[in-house]
Amino acid sequence: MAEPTLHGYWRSSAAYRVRIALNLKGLTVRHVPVPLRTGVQAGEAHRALNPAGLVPVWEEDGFRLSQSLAIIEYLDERHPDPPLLSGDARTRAVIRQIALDIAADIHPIGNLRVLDALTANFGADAEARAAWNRHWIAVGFAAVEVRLAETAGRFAVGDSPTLADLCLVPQVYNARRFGLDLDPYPRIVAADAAARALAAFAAAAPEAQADADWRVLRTS
Ligand SMILES: N[C@@H](CCC(=O)N[C@@H](CS)C(=O)NCC(=O)O)C(=O)O
Repeated sequence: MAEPTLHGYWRSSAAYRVRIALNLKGLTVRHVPVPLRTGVQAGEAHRALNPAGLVPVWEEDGFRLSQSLAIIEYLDERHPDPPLLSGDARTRAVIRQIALDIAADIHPIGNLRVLDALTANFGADAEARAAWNRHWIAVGFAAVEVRLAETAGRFAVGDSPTLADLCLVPQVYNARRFGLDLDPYPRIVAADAAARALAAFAAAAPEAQADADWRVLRTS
């Protein structure tokens, strides 16, 4: 059986989610970087892996899967310990709700191709791109912050890390990267800090990846 492969990128929040899941479950895989800043993800070779032209892509014995939440749920079913969707049916639905608040309603609006389209079509410069991101993350985080009042324990939902934290932490990373003031979201900040204190989250962080580009880190 060939070693499973994750095609990702150090600063892709969707790949970051999958890396956290792998680390929590103690799974070691081959990581293949897809340097998004070069645009290679839109080319023929990458589209043969994922016709959407996005990362992450999971590959395992000829089986290919994209969409980070689908990959994570697949891993969770194959390797149930520790569970990332735990509790009763309502609790699991609430975990998915928060994960989707972020993965469906916040993250796609700030994606690289969306920002590039803002620049190409409307002349958005670096500050306008950052302001766009801050705006939409703030809109989404306002809702998540209210939800956490009902759901949070040490983590976003209860006292163990779940799919909700796998989505929350990379989005908070993006929020900080684009300079969003996080003071209005104390529960989000607390859940993010609790999760990032775990080794599995720390090892999945963008800066800890082999393809992390320090020139980019210094300039953005
Ligand atoms: N819903 C997808 C989103 C995937 C996605 O948007 N990936 C980004 C990186 S986080 C990407 O590949 N962007 C490349 C581009 O915009 O050209 C998932 O959860 O996997």
